Parts: sequence; structure tokens; C-alpha cells
Amino acid sequence: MLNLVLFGPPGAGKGTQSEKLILKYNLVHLSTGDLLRSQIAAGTELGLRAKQLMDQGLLVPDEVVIGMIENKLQENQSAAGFIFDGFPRTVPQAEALDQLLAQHNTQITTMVALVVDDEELTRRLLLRGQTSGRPDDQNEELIRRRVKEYNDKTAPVAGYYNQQGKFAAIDGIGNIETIFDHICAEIQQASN
Ligand code: B4P
Repeated sequence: MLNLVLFGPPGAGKGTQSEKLILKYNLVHLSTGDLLRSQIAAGTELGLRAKQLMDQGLLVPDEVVIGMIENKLQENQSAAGFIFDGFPRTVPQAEALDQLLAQHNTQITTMVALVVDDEELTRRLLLRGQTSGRPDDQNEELIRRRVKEYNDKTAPVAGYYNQQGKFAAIDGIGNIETIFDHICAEIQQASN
């Protein structure tokens, strides 16, 4: 079973690369950002609470996203594997994921981190904001706050997987196909 964590700051290309990886490896895509946005679109209570935080560039509480992931793992018990996109975003989320996967007799294969500098992230997100309608992509100050939230709370998750010998960082700048090939090479190495 292949369980991949695709990691990186907002705008690093996680969603973009996930779309290609799920086709190649037949994985179930679990994007907490997408799951939260569908709760917002459905107007649920959870969605309303999440929207207030997401629109400020802040993370939503750990128990909310862990609960969503738990449900999705339960619903997809016969999956060939999972790609975790935008999750875990804090060390407590990473610890909870390890426990949930252990309950399903599986574990994370590896984490691949996409490395992109702040200037390029801002450029990409502002560009996406012109067409995506995502409130969190609309202005530079909000994007800066998301990157700060990433540096403060999410970046330590890389160390968590590195300690387990399950971490690879690759250059996330350049051609999307080339970046995809590098991710596939890391998956190949981790699966041997
Ligand atoms: P996400 O939906 O995860 O959004 P994101 O960080 O912006 O990444 P995304 O995957 O969408 O962007 P990508 O890099 O592919 O999170 C949104 C919010 O939800 C968070 O701020 C938080 O509030 C909340 N949230 C989500 N998960 C959470 C959790 N676990 N815990 C707590 N809160 C959580 O792409 C960006 C752009 O770059 C695209 O337009 C793409 O076309 C472009 N791009 C990609 N690769 C490129 C390349 N190589 N060259 C040029 N452009 C490229």
C-alpha cells in the first residue's frame, strides 16, 4: 500500500501534483483544503466555522481536520493507497494520522516536500486568485499570513517524518512534468 504525504507551503504545487499522482498510482486523494471547501459550499456548521479561519489565512482546529480524515479512511478501506495533500499541517495532526493508519494496519510510505521560495508562492497564489474565486488567494497580506502560519505550525511536520527516515525534499520550481518525475523517483525509492 502506498501512502504519500505531499508537503509544502501554500502554492507549492501540492494540488497540482496530486492530480497527476492519483492517476498514475490509483490513489485516493485526501485534500483537507478541498474537504473544508466542500463543507463551506454545503453551508454546514463545520464549514461556517472553518470559513472564518480560512478567510483570515489561519489553520482550522486539529480535531476538525483529523475527524474528516478519519471518516475518509473509514469510507475507503479497500483503497490501493492514499495521497495526503495539505494534511498533516501540525505535529499533532501527524501523530493522529500515524495512529489512524496503524488502526488500518498500514503506515506512511514517505513524505515528499516541494521547496518553493516565498516570492514565487506569492506570485502563483495571486495569479490563481484572479480566476479561482478563493478568498484566501486575493491579497498579498493574506498570503503572507498563510506563509507565516505554515512556517510557525506546519514546517515542523517535516522534522517529524525526517526522524522516521521518511522524508525527501525536491525543487518545486520549474516545469510541472519534471517536478512530477522527481516525485515519482522518490516514491520508487521509498517503495523499494
Ligand atoms: P489548501 O487547500 O491546502 O491550499 P494551498 O496550501 O493553497 O495549496 P494548493 O494545493 O491549493 O495549491 P497548489 O500548491 O497546488 O489549504 C487552504 C486552507 O485550508 C489553509 O490555509 C487552512 O486554512 C485550511 N486547511 C487545509 N488543510 C488544513 C489542515 N490540515 N489543518 C488546518 N487547516 C487546514 O497550487 C497553487 C498554484 O500554483 C496553482 O494555481 C497552480 O496552478 C500553480 N502551480 C503549481 N505548480 C506550479 C509550477 N511548477 N509552476 C508554476 N505554477 C505552478
